[in-house]
Amino acid sequence: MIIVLAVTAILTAFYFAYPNSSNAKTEEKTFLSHNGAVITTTGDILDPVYSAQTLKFDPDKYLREFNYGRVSKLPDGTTLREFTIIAEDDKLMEISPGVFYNVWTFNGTVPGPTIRTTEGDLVRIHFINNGTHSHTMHFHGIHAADMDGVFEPVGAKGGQFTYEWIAGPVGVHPYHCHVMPLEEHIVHGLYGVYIVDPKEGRPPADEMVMVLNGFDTDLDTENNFYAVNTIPFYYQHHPIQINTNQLIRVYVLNMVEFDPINNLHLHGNLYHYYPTGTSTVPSTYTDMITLSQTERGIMEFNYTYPGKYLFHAHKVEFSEKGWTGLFLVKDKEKTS
Ligand SMILES: [Cu+2]
Repeated sequence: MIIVLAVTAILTAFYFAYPNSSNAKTEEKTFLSHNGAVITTTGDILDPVYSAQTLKFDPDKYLREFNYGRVSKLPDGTTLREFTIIAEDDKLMEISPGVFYNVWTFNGTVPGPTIRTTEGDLVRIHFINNGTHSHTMHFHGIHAADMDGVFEPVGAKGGQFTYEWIAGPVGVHPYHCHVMPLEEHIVHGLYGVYIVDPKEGRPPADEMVMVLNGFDTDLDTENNFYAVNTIPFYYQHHPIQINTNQLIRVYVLNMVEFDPINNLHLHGNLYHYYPTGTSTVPSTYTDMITLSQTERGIMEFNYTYPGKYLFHAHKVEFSEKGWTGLFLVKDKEKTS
């Protein structure tokens, strides 16, 4: 009896000491995302509490970042480029404020790293699958059948495979996971850009990579968001700075699923376009290209006049859902 009274007294004292503890708790809200992930937020509006599972992605860094690999020379003089690529599929990314999506990543980003080689290099990819599904790396380009990343699924939780081939042909190519259901593995983010430079190189330029992608965040096989380099409207809010009379070279790849086509319109200018980047002679001089799935190429242009210029999908639905950006052209004479 004495023990019961003592416990009751202690509990009562605790309640009066912390009368708002239960109210304080209600300020933190927890809900389940579409993929079953537990999201905790504070306040009445969505105010995400980031966890170790939440990825951050910097489209400015991605834009001009090229991964040339670990470079060494073989006895016969061939350049060997080695890359280590790790796949994961358990991370979340805040695609748009308050909208979280389960991204599947190569080396922790969507798109994966831009892999850059020169024609004739020996490319060696050490692929590690730390995901919960089987994954592969399928590179477009020329290589042996067993290096195609299609019939050799790499098992979950530590499976490994080494891909090797001679870089070619010259151009800009996609790479992506090729495990079925393919749509699921691609749309979650397992893709990236693979560039093969000509041995003689290309003329000096301010170079950048643009991957046109989309996100089906409610899993109804229609995209809810569109973007250039993953974050909708990013380059509209953070214009890409370039200079007048400077050659700009953009490696562009369309990875949008579900919609049959995408396109790219540049304002106040036209560009020379090299489909797939395989020829040194442009096929057209235009301000508008149309791209189906994994179609890609190289755009080259320079601006005469300083100012702000839009680039965007001329499919207006795409641009209104995020696929739009700005070039901020500075006068080279005045900035130098
Ligand atoms: Cu996969």
